[in-house]
Amino acid sequence: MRELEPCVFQIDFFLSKDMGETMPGNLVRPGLPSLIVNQLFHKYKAKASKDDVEKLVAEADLPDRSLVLLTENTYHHLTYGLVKGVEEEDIGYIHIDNHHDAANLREKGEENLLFSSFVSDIGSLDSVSSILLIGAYYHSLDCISDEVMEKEDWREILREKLDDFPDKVYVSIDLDILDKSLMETSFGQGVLDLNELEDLIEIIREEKEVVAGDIYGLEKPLQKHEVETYKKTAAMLI
Ligand SMILES: [Mn+2]
Repeated sequence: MRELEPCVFQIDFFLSKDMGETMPGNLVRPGLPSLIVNQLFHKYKAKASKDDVEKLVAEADLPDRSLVLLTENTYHHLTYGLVKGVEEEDIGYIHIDNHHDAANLREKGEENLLFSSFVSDIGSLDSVSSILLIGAYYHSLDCISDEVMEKEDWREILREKLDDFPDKVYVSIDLDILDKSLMETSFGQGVLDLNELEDLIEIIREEKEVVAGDIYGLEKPLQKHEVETYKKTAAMLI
């Protein structure tokens, strides 16, 4: 199975001294038009039009099989553009996150992509035939919820769910899935430790072909151990 190539969608936050000095060079892809992205990112915080996001992803000119490090935790809706940019006819989208990010706001007249509802938009893409939510604490949706993860053999449940899933998958990880000792955010935390996250990713990689992915969810103030968490998570996918 081919590995993913790490790329950074830079933001100023990520280029700050504490991040720059602790991220290994091989997680930063030289030549990425980071300045353009930097300028645009602030415009896109928490919300953006589909056109803008598609344009941003096109301008970044990502390689095939990219693992995009999305960094700060208000840009998850850019994942919509990343998934749309995958050149495959039939993929499954796996959303590993303490939140489902699938609030359907269309009824309220919201046309933009929001970081709280973009998964609904991913569900309407022609190339995406299935979505699997893992870790979300809303129990009304069909997902492997945090409750399931705490009380049941979620590894077995995951394998069963993947049986009926497309062979090629896109994986998006929000680090708020992790226990707050590993990554502290202000939107509510999940229950996983790093070994469990590694098991989760390993099962996905055993059962499916991961064609692209992203990791997201840093929040200021950033602690050194959180940078380590970020790096370890990236290493699980590359
Ligand atoms: Mn989240």
